[in-house]
Amino acid sequence: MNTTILGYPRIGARRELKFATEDYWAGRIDAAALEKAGADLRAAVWTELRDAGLDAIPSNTFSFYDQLLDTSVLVDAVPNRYRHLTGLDRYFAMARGVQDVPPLEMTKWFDTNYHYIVPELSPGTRFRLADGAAAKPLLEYREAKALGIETRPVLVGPLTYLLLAKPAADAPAGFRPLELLDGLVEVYAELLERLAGAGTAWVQLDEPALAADRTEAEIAALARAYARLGALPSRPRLLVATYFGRVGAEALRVLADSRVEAVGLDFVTGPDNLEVLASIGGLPRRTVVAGVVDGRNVWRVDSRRAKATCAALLGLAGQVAVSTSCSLLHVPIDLDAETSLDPAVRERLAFARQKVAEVVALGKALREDAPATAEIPAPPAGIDHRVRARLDMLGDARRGDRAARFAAQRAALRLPDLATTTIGSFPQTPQIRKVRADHRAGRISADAYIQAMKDEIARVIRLQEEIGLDVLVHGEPERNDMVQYFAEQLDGFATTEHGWVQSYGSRCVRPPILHSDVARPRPMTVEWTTYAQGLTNKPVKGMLTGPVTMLAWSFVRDDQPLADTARQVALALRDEIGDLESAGIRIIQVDEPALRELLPLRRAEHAAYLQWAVGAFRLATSGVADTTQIHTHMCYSEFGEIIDAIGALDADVTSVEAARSRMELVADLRAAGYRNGIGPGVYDIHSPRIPSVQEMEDNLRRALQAVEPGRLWANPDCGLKTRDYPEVEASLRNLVAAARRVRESLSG
Ligand code: THG
Ligand code: ZN
Repeated sequence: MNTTILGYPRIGARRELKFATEDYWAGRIDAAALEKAGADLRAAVWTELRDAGLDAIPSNTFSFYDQLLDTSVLVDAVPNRYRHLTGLDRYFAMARGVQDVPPLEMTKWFDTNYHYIVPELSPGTRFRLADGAAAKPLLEYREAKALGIETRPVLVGPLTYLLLAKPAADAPAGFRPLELLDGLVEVYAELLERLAGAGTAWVQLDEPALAADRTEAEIAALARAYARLGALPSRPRLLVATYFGRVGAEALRVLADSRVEAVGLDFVTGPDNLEVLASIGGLPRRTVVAGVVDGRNVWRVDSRRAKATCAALLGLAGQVAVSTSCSLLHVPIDLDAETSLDPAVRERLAFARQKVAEVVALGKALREDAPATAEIPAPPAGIDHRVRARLDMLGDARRGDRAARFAAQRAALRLPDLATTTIGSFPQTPQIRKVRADHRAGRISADAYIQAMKDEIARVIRLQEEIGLDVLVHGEPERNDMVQYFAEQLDGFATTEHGWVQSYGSRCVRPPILHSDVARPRPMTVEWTTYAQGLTNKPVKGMLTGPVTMLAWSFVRDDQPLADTARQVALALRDEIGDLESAGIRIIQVDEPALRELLPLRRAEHAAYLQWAVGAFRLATSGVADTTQIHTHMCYSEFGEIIDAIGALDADVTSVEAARSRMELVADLRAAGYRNGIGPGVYDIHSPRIPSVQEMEDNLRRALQAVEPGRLWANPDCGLKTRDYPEVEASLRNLVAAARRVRESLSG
């Protein structure tokens, strides 16, 4: 092994996989046609990688939905509720649910924007190597071999699989999936033996869980698993791939003491892996697969640095192979597909296809001990001296006394107790999407577009007035995505035409590229918001995306600390908030759904992260008068580890997902010292069902046990853009009725 990558995008350059799976779900194509689409995509990737000159090619990186789900099927960890189904129907039911059978849970893959399907295990789970089509690593290996391409099947490692699993609902309290390790390792042992029988020379076991804090018991489990697999009499050679950060010295020592032939280390997110490796005396008889090409970001490799890392490794490892830091799943496929990028930005970029070429070139340069080609350095990021000077002047920023703000806002806004509102977006109907698409393609004039958006805003305002909501929104018909919309208007960001990255299943996002200093050339939301405010006497809430979420869902420059970049975005938002305030907008919401997502994998780094994340939010929101009310919204989050940070944001009102946990979060927030307004989502918008007045009333009363009526808000738990109007109208009417009932009982 000399050059390799840890994985490749599977959606296809034109998102063929997305369209094929969605066609299959809609009944437009049959299973055979879907299987054929999958086989074509796999063959295209293997061929491309071989032709690019990569000498070790991964397989089993394809998936019809998700690699963790594939693993659950492979080891037969299928909950009983899906067992009446078979094949693809069973597989997709686990991912998406069917009629009365809910799907498995989905959650974030480490600190990326990819989501995996969470294995659900109980003490009764009996792992077994699936046969037939479910034995996917074996089938893919043979499929590639039939094309004349030798591959290295990639498996989710047994430790990572169990650490990412959750106990089934009926598991006894205290049950930990890791208790099932020995049984799972036997299935891996059987699989490795069968792969060896089929001629497989190498297998990759992904253990990214080793880049997070691990307990002694978990390290002991790692040792047991790899002692067993290493000792198999007949097996392929093993590459244990770690990524997403620095591996603990204890974990690395365990791998060094095992018989695995190669260890993958991420030198992009975890440059100090070099020191960890040195601290255990290196891996003198093994291969280190050096992740020097960034698999998670879009920048061209700094080949001098990459070569220096590889050179340092030569003294610490038996052999060195050049690789990506992690799977290329997290970057778009082909820079050549982009036709309208600024050349100065484009020159700095490499997408998956270009990164494979970088790995090959680095491998060649290392072998020949000379630069492969005369390299033209990438141009530097654009610098905005004005933005930098203003940020230096601003320093730390915070708002004044909470009690004074509360009183000032009570007097200025005159809102009732349990004020009702929504999170911001209203349904994005097919008509709205079509108008936006027609505008983008130049099929309708700018005037016609503006008029259509205004008509929609007027309709949404009338509807909210008629329903009787207290704080209105304009509904966001003009926005495609809450990050991309702002990126398109800010200097320092580029957006792509085809830069799709899988987010979950068939769903993709096109993360903007934050390449230079960020500045706001002109107001971004003021016209739409003031138009809406002009139509009503009720307050209209301005809607913005917070600095952390802007970074989390973009590709961000790596030539300065994230904290500095966050402050630049925050300054642009601060100016926008100032303009909204000057234009008469009295309530402004700054969403931070991704605050939890960027939390570092290692606890020792949490405090520093939360400090800059909170600082950026406060910089954005602290320029307003006491009478102006700042809201924030968070979702997809486990709040536990960030609960203090939510308080530190010091928003006047925080709305959060809480319906599924029956409002427990309200008491948790108060217990953590949070004293500002709270809008616990009183119904779950992710389901089409219409919540009754009674259940929302119950939720509000439960919340009132922990917060006073003047600080409690009644709202859904997230934006409404994915829902239909009939549902939304009915649900919001019930919500308003529930708030009124509670108010009346309080005053009566
Ligand atoms: N925006 C961005 N990132 C996100 C979310 C977001 N990451 C987390 C979460 N939300 C992911 N959820 C989704 C939900 C839906 C879609 C993608 C990610 C989706 N995508 C369309 C598709 O694949 O067909 C394409 C959307 C488009 O046309 O832009 O539906 O909200 N940045
Ligand atoms: Zn939300």
